[in-house]
Amino acid sequence: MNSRFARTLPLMNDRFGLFIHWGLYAIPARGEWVRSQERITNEQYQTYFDEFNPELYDPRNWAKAAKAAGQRYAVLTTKHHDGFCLFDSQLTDYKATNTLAGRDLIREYVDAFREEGIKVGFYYSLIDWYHDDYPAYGDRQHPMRDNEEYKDKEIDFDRYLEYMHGQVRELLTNYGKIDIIWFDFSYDDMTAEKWRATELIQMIRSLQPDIVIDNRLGGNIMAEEPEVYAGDFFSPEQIIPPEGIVNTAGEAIPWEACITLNDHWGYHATDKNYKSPRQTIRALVECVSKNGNLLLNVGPDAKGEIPQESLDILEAVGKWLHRNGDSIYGCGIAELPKPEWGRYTQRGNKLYAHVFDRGIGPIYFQGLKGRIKKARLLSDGSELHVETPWMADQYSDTESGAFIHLAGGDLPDELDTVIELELVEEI
Ligand code: H79
Repeated sequence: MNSRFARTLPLMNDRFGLFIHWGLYAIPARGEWVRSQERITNEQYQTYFDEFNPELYDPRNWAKAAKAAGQRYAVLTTKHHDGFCLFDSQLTDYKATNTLAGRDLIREYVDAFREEGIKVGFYYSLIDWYHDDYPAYGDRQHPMRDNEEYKDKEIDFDRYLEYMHGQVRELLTNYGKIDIIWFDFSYDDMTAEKWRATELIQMIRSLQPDIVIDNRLGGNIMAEEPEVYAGDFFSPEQIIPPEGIVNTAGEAIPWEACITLNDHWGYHATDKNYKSPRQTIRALVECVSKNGNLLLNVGPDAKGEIPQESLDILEAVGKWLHRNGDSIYGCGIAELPKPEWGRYTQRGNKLYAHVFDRGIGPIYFQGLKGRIKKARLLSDGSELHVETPWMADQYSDTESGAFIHLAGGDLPDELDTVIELELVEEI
């Protein structure tokens, strides 16, 4: 990876993180866009501020779930588009401290995740549907975008920028070392220097020299000479990029796919459209096989708990990672193309074959003839033999290929069976 991205390396090696969307929108329980979709006014939304009382909020439980899931970093919404702050900002009254919760909920999150050895990230919404100086009428997604009462309202956007920059300063000053800041998002002319992005980045880097920043302040991270605010990694949302991500010079760009477990980020009471553990594990493998990370989302409910369905998926992924994590952490794209039966990941001379589809007969490894020093089933360390099947030396495509026989018709692990191939160093 090129040195411009050296800062991101530790985070990219972690490969698997937990995204947490939590705020007042957990009460209406129709997702975090509810204000925009239903054009809810500040006054109507106030009821959720007045009711907010997450009695079961204990982020140590979240951190333990993330740890058991094998996640090495987390990103929590300090403020989402609705403008409500989970932290004790001195710049607003619209914060958890002034609800029945009565305290800084971000402080407890930071402490709990650090305690488990998990890196700490902050999501911060650039968009703000509560602040008086954020464009409302005519904006693309503001809840009051077509409310005539807002049509002639004067706003002072610089005042919003002072507020936004000030809150970022608070977040990056008051909570110790922060590993990631995740801005969301730019659109239309609300991008780049409209946010005073260069100045913002300079402040962030001076407060937290090692922090990793996403690419949503605007700018073009794909350019050979990106703007200072173009960010450290690309952030595809609800998609794993088909070919990974490279810049215009063909160099690999660090990236992280953020993906929900059901179809919403914030808590949604009736959305039970959950991914399976198998899909989730394979999504993680796919990201790593293309040099990317997976930031997997949960939306805790109004009481402060992660939905059981999400916990069950995290637990299953964690069980798999416990035995197969060597094929994920610190791994990336392999030197070989994508095989027929699944995916490869690689770390140095360890090549990991993720067998999704067993097919019938031995598993075929194109290009590896004479290159496999040792083969093992990663989950239990048991050795596997590389052997040429009867008469296979007569087929033309065996010239450079190797075969490994797996006993039985089923795969040892239907989620993802990993074969660890220790390669002889290339001469
Ligand atoms: O914080 C999460 C989302 O709220 C935010 N980014 C992630 C990490 C985000 N979601 N969608 N978008 C940004 C882009 C906008 C999508 C929209 Fe829509 C399509 C807005 C209106 C139509 C999705 C569908 C949201 C409401 C309906």
